[in-house]
Amino acid sequence: MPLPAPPPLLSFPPCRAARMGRAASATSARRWLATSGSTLPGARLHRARSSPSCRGGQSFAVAATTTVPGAARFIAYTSSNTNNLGTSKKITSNAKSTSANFAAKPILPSQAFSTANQTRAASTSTNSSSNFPDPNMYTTSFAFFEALWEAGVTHCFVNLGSDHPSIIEAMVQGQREKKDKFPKMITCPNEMVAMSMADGYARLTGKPQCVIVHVDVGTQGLGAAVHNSSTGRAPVLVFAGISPFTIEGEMRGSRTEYIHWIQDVPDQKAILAQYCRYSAELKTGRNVKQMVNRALTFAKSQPAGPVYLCGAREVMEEEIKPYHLKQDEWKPVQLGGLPPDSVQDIATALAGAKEPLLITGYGGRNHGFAPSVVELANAVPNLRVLDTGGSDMCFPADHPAWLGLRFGSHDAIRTADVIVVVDCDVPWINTQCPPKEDARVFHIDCDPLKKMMPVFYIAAEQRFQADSLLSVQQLNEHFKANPVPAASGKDSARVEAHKALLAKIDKAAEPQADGGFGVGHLTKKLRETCPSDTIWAIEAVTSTGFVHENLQPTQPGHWINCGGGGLGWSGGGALGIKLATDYEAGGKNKGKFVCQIVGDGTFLFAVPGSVYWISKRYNIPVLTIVLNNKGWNAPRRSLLLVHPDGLGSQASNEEINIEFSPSPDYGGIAKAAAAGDLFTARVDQSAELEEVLKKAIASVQSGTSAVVDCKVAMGC
Ligand SMILES: Cc1ncc(C[n+]2csc(CCOP(=O)(O)OP(=O)(O)O)c2C)c(N)n1
Ligand SMILES: [Mg+2]
Repeated sequence: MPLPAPPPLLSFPPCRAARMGRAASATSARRWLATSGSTLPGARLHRARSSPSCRGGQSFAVAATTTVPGAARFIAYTSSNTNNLGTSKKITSNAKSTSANFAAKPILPSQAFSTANQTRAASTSTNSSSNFPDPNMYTTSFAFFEALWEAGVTHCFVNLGSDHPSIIEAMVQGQREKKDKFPKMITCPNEMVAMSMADGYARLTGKPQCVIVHVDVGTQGLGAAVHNSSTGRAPVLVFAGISPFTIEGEMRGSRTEYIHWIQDVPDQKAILAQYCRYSAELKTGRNVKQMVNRALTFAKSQPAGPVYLCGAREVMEEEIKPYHLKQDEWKPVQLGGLPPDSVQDIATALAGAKEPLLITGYGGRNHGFAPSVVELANAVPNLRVLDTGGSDMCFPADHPAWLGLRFGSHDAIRTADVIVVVDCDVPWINTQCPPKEDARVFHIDCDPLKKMMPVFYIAAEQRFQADSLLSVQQLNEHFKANPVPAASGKDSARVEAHKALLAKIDKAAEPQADGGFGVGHLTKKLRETCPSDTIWAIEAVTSTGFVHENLQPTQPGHWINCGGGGLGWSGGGALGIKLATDYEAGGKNKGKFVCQIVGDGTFLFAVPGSVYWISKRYNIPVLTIVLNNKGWNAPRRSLLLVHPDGLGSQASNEEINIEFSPSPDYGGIAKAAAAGDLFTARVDQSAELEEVLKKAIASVQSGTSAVVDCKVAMGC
């Protein structure tokens, strides 16, 4: 069917149309299509790039075409502009006037309307900018990504929005042109999962990754994951856009959507600032690399943690001159060790103590810490080591000095006469378990003041801001030079006590008389069936003690517990850990086996619909063990600590609103998210447990994630 003749300008190519001014518009293109070709098969409005010879002028066109053979037509309008570097680009006039010069991208008619509006806004502006720049230009967004890869960031966990057009352009350009260098993009349908993945990645490797989220609401969607990253000392760089600050098309990136008004908040970075080591707004592209590196320097300096950068659309769209930093000038701040006199003081106190105790929480983040503390425990008679944070593997369970993990409460705290606290947030809970009045306490921490906690203090005779590993090494050097004469029998008492502790743990981990089992038995079986170098990602809430004492971790970096109290870390956390171990080992499933152990309530907090989709989409296989105790045990525990004989103490779980009945189908939720490709099982009998675990492990080893819903008895 022949098309009616187009209006006069429609037969001109964009460059010529440019010389003729803005006589043509998208509106006339639409009108032309509506009255002529819109009913034809294949008739479309197109956004068209300029012909190559027009590129320098950043001209653009909206073209109306039809795919009806022999009937191709287009109209064009264009604008020449002054770019952000201040050099005016001229549109050349000798472009060939053929439709082949246009690299046209289809635009749906509904989208074309906003394109027309954009143009009208730009035409009323005195400082108009093209909305369709040269695709190869170097923007703030592109420089931002370049800064990331130059700083060693290899992954971006992204959840995109209307603030990200230039980010998306830069992503496409970078992925096409710098495939080997450009950070790998992981689409995360939920922000908390994105942040938890970056957190897990950093917890294993110490390497910060990037999380890209939306303005305002997307930033809020990060939720409790920011708290976890902050208290868990996990370095993560978060970037978000900011709603455009111009509304009349004054600059490229200016407002184009309704949402830009309602997501314009007074101080976006204040949403995250109190959890971040640093938060700032990018105000120009010209120092974007310095800003990225400044943020990463904060993130990696101790105590490591999250940082937040945000930049408005116009700033991210800004065209800048390519530049590079001297990357080796952006290393994190280094901590020193103990003053020499204090090494002497602490060593003398330890050597003379009857019950010396070292308490730690994060020390094991540096994988050299545990072996160094082992050396110290061998040099100081009767020294014992307690973990009151449970964040990392800080001391191996197979050493006789091991007291295990207790959250701020252990008899050894009450009886110790010398306590060295090393990198720990809550060495004891004063109302539960205070140290002796005359105990001598030394406090060593990268942040002994706990600057982000309004209330924190421990009674310590000396406190040091120092590197924990370096401090322990200094003590070891001291004891090498001044060995303590072998103490009589004390160490054998320690060995006996350790044996008795392990025997007690073993006994408590026996299956129940009715064939059921508790968390202790389950995790002991996991230790026996999973590969010996499994990395455990733990968010087991009230079961954490049982999990720790039965997994009995011994290898640095192999026990990674949620860093904070924001439930829902472990789903994304486990994926981030697996991604990291695979990436470092050189490919999919080449890294270590990763097992997540999670409370049933926490499983739901972790947004499993996103977690298992990502697992499937990016081939990140993990084993998930759900500790199904029919709901939330923690709130009852908290209640009883304050009102042991109150009304709630007699009330049922249902009455105090902590019971999940009927029990959700946890495996089913995960399987649906993984498009059906996931191993699931439910188990409540100890006789079946080993068989089920072996199948689940085999599935994960062959590349398919598994979720095992384990019905566990309470209190064991
Ligand atoms: C984001 C968030 N919401 C609520 C809480 C309060 N909270 C702490 S533990 C807990 C229950 C956890 O349930 P589950 O994972 O089943 O562990 P259980 O208590 O049964 O051991 C809740 C709701 C929290 N810590 N974080
Ligand atoms: Mg539970």
